This record gives sequence, structure tokens and C-alpha cells, in this order.
Amino acid sequence: MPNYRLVTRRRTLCMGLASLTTIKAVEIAKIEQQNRQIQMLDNPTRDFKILGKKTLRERALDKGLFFGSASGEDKLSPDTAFATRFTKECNILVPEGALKWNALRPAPNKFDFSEGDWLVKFAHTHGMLFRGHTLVWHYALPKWFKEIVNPQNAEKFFTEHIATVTKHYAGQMHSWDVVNEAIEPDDGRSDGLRNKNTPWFEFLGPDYIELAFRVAAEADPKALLVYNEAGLEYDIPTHEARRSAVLKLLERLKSKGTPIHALGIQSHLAGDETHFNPKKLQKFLNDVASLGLKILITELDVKDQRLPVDPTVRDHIIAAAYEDYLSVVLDEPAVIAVLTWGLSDRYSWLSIYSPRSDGALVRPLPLDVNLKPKLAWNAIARAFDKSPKH
Ligand code: 9MR
Repeated sequence: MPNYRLVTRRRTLCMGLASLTTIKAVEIAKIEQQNRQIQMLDNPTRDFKILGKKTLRERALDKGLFFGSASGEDKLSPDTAFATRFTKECNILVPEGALKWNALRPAPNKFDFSEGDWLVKFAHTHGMLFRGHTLVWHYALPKWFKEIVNPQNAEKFFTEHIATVTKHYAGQMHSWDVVNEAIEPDDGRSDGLRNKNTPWFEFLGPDYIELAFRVAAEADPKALLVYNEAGLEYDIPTHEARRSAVLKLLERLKSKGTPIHALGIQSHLAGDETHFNPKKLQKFLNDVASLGLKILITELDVKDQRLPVDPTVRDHIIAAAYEDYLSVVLDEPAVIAVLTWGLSDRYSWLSIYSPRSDGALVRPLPLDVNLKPKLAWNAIARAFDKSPKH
């Protein structure tokens, strides 16, 4: 007599395995399809030839633009080869971390300007402008912050921080990212403002953004005051929602007479993103410009985490992303500067935050680890060369 229970169990197991196999097959098909799409991004015949020997800073200046990058004392001070190349290529420097709360505020009543001061001196000694990043962010707060800051004293900490830091660098700053990443439509508010995990919204309400610009303008009337935001570049629903929320925020700030002068578009691009829509991006830039605002590309790089490992193929796809993006951006007269988030693959946040699963080094920036220009460098140079005068 067959053991019916065993048979049933075996049958269930077989059915389970069968559906697992189907799921696996669907997943494999999906990955293969993605891989095919990525391969199609590469056009090996597209050349990135450049004319002349000018550096990026010279090519940008020819068009009335600035080109620069983010870095820190920990790289520019010990790595002289890198520092020399940096000063050749860039005419604007932004600290990658030195002016964030967690760097500036070792203790509740203490400010530490040592790295910022080193960087501003380095910039000005080498004929570079200096820009500040960032006065208000929900992230990169010091460890003591959670225990000390509360609804009663938050406004005091907020205004004191902005006033002290902007006064310290008053007259030396080209521009300040006054508020960074205040939009998060996923948080569910109709105006798209981030209201979760942000002490500023939680303690001060939505008007903290306007307040920040007013305090900064009073302390440093010369600096260009910028609202800086991520995730605005592609034709995908999440970016569409973010663009629309940013525009609404900028309109609101302008209508209240807030001293805001520019939008910073971070531009962390993804090499495998297929939803780039020049018309949509152009329209967004135009809408921002028609509010009387300037535009800066503040943190440009191209993530290559999921691109084919072959560096030749990878560099082609990355360069195409740079050139396609910058060609649209530089057509907009309101754009005044392009900054990459790091200059050489020797130092990129993506090697830590978005490493490749195969262990290969990431290649998101214009120079390789040996400071040699890659196709991405050519792509930026070509975009400047083709750009109209600004
Ligand atoms: O590249 C920066 C990384 O080294 C820091 O650990 C991190 C937190 O301070 O910030 C990174 O820079 C971010 C920038 O400040 C705001 N836009 C996104 C950038 C990349 O995460």
C-alpha cells in the first residue's frame, strides 16, 4: 500500500521545485534582457575625439562657464600629483565633506573650520573659486545631535549654525548649497517635501527652507545661494515627481521673495539607465530658468556598477552618458557651472557606496586611477567645445 502522505508531500515538493524553476527562469530572462539593453547602450563606432590641448577649465572658461570638482584636504594635501592635476583642470572647488555639520561641529558649542580653511586657501592660491556644501541637510549630522537638539532649541541651533558658518566664509564663497535634498515625494506630503527622518522638518516645519536662505543672505550677501537636489535627471516616474516638487518649491520660495539664486542639480547619473529624455530635461531646465534662477550641475558622475566589466565597453557607455547629458544641459543659458563629484577614479564615493560585485574598480570620473584622461574627460571637453557662449 502506498504511503499516501509521503506521495502528497513528494508531489507538493515537486510542484514547489517546478515553480521555483519557473521563477528562476523568469529572473534569468530578465537579467539577460537587461544585459542586452546595456550592450545596446554601447556604440563602439561613436568616437569621442577632441581638438586641441586645452584643459577642462580652459574649455569651460572659453564659454563663460566654470568647471570644477569635489575633494578634501585628505587627498589634496598628501597626493601632490592629484593636487597638481586638480588645479590644472578645475577653476572651482567644493569640499566633499569638510563643511557638513558632522565635520564642522565636533561638539554642541564648538566649530572646527580647519579643513574648510585649508581648502579655501588651496582654492584661492590656485586661482579657483570655492563653493560651500552644505548648510542644511537631514544627513551627515554629528553624533551628539540626536541627544542635544530638540523642538525647543532646534531653531537656535539652526540659525546659529547657518549664520556662524556663512559669516566665517563671507566674501570668500562663490556659492553656498544652503539646503540639500529637502524633497522626498515618497514621504507622502502633497508638496513633496521630505518629512521623515529629518530633524529640520520635524522640529521647524516646512518653513525651515525659507528661513535658511534668509539667514544665509544676511550673513553673506555676496554668495550665490543655491538649493541643491538629487534624482532629477531621468524620464522615470520617481524623477518626474521630484522635478515637479522641486519646481513647486522654487516657485513658492520665489513668490515669497526668498533670497534664492540658483538650483543645483546633483546629476549622479547611471550608466545603465535607458530613460534619458533630452526634451523633458530641457523643459525642466527652462522652467527653472524662467523663475529667474541660475543652474549649477553640482555632483556629476556616472555609476558603472552594473555595466559590463570590459573597461573599453564601460568607458564608452560612461562617456556617452556624460556627453548626452551635458549637451542638453549646456544648451540652457542659465547654466553657469559643471562640477564632478571627484575628479579621478582614485577617489570616488561610488567605490564605497556602489562597488561592483565582480570586484573590478569603478570608473565613474573623468580621470582614471593613474590620473590619465579617459573617454569621459573627452566627452566633457567636447560638450564644452560644442556649447554656446554663456
Ligand atoms: O561623497 C560623500 C561621501 O564621501 C560622504 O560619506 C557622504 C555623507 O556625508 O556624502 C557624500 O556626498 C553626497 C553629497 O554630500 C550630497 N549628495 C550625494 C553625495 C553622494 O552621496
